[in-house]
Amino acid sequence: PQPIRLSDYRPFPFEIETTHLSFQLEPSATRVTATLKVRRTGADGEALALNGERLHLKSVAIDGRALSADQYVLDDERLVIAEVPDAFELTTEVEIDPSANKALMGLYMSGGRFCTQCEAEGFRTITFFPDRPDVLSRYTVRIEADRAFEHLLSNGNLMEAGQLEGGRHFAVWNDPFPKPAYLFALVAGRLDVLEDSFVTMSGRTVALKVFVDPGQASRAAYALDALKRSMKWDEEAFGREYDLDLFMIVAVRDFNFGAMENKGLNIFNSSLLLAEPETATDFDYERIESVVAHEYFHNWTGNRITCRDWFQLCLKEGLTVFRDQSFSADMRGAAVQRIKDVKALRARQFAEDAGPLAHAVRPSSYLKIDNFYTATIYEKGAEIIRMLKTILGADAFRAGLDLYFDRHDGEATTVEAFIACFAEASGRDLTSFFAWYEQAGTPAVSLTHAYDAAARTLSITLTQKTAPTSGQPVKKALPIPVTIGLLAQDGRAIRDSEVVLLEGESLTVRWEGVAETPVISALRGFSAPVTLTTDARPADAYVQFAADPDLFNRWEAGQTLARGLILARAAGAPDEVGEERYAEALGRALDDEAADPAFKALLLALPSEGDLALAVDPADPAAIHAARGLLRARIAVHLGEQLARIHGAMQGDGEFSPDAASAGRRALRNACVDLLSADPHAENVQRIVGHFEAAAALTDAMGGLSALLAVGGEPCETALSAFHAKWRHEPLVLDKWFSVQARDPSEDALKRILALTEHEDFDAGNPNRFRALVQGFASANSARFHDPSGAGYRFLADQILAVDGFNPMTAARLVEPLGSWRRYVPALGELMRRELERIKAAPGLSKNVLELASRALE
Ligand code: DPP
Ligand code: ZN
Repeated sequence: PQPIRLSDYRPFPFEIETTHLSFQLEPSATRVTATLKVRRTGADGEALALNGERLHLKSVAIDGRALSADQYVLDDERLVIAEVPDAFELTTEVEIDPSANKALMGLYMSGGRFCTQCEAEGFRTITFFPDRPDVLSRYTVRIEADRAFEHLLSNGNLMEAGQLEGGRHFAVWNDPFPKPAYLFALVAGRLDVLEDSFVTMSGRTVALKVFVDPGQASRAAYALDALKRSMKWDEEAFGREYDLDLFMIVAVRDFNFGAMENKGLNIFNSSLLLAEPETATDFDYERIESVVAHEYFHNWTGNRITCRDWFQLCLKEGLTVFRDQSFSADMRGAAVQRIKDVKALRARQFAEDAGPLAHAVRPSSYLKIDNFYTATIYEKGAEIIRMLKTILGADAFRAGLDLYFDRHDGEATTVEAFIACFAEASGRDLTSFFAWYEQAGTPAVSLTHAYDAAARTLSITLTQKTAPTSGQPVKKALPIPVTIGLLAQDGRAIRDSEVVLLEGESLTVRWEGVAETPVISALRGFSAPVTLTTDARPADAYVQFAADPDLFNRWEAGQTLARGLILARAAGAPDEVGEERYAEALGRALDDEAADPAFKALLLALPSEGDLALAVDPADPAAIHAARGLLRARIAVHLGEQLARIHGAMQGDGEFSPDAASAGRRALRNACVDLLSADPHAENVQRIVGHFEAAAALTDAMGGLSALLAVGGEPCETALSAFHAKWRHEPLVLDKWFSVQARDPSEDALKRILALTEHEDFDAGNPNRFRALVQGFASANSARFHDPSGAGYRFLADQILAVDGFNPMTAARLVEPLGSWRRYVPALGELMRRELERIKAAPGLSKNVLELASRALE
């Protein structure tokens, strides 16, 4: 297959002023008639080429005259009409089979309902159309179906609805805002609806409707509340108001993405919408809040202003993630939110950036755009916006964004046009900043310092280097904002935070009037997505761990200490004294009355095995697993009584509340239980069993279950069966039963996981269930995935190939864990590589998996 390149971009030579779609819905034979009002905007004589895949063409007509087969060319991907007038009406009629659509792209059935997913290129499996984001059109949609499909929904406003003969009914929708095809949506089926309304800042009333499976409306209350808070927040923080009179969300069980921002009709994976205390964890509540916000925020950053081509994906995704992260920080506390965001960035994006699948935030070529919905585009994309704000300051940043909304509303545009708005509004040259979009890889920044006590001067030298990545052997220096403050040896702050902008390869700053030997607190708030090494002594990290007023760096100091200890032990040089000292410092941090429980819960979690693997070359997962386990056990023994005491003190919420403070208490008691499982004597096991059995909220039940899997044996098996018996009819909860076992660290876990693929409740056709088991295993069970026999790799490859047969997008997302083969000890790396070769050679492989497996082997 031929790659698509950014440099080949050409505007579409026609404009589609209006698009009228008419659907005759039938599960296995749906008729779609499309009437497009077309006008030539490009050169005379250019052919009209429309995308279309898996469509049975019934007829095609221009201005009402049917074309004969010799007047167009039809292949698997396109309908080309060589000779067309300058302005005309094109009508096509096609038949499609939603019930056979297991790829979950385009129009498909989920739970007996019709639903759609068009981003990125699903619309072309619904009708012939220029399926590219720079073709904006005004849509009218008529839906006709059997009355059993009670609600008939599409984008925009409902214009008309009524009953028809033969038990059928219809609805007509009109969306006044021109939009690209990827934002089209249609839903039809029996649903319950939860309704509310929101009055916008200019006083318009917007009707809000959340549609869910019958009987589940009460579970949508939290999402609806999050929606209203998002609408309000976007008005206050960014001056953005909602534009239609109706905003709808529909939850579906079978969905490739988390959710989708279709204009006026968001469609959500039910796992990111439905929540009640018994069936959703605090993490689910957090995710629901942030994803509801994310999709809503897309209305301005993505829908009103969209992407010219898919290379610009970060234009809407990076910016919208930045916006949802800012919202969550306001809702839940900035420091805790920042730590969680950075943990996720390191786990997913840093790993991606360190392997052969590394790519720029704005890539320059692809085979399948579906493969670029990555942590790099999303999370690193958001980090770039965050740095822009840090460098320009909040006011200039806001002025630049206002200019962007003003200037580009209603357009499909580029990252260049976006950055130009900030350059203009701030008067700064952002040319070198643009390299953040074009250069892959995580910059390594090192900091050295010299303190002259007599002269009271401190000089700090920052140096940067980015290792080569595939296709980019030579790297430029990037502008990196490094926020730095100083502490005294006793933890007092002696100099406030200041942003130092490292622009070239290296920079030395000199600070006068530093009266005592400082502890340097650098990269505060994780001011740039880089790895930082410094010449600080471990003693400095202890000062920061106890007292850094920047809570991100206080947490980071603990992580740095733990990482050092674990890696030393993994390398065969354990520092037992250091380990004791660390456990003691952790104990003191837990006693800090001023720190909030959510923060303490984060302090208690050691760096993940994946995070640790990134810090050594080559990584030996077994040694890391053992060393990390030993440090956990040491902490559990050292702080056993304190952990038990805190666990007891954090009980009793009274009535459940999903708010941040209550969630923080639950997080802390579950972090205690998690650590206690590392020292499984009878009393601890009893405490964990008690925790599990008494759990009223799902967060506690899952915390207990996970700890029991670490303990193993009979209490674990009893809990697993009890949990299954209780929740077997609740798909979202049962997903978690699969995923907790996928993360089982015990020696024979793979046996259990293989058996689960045969379980009557396992269904590879449902992305949530499939990912719970397979992705849970490959990305969160490092020790078992990297089993020396290679059985873990084989299992993953088998699963990728099985699912690729019908859902390439979901299959492709699982390739990344094998892609890191070069970073592991050679014996493992070779086994990983062989599985990639086996995947690549498989007959009938999708473009999606082929692209990633090939790149992973380069
Ligand atoms: N629905 C996905 C998201 O919001 C893709 N746009 O990120
Ligand atoms: Zn998005």
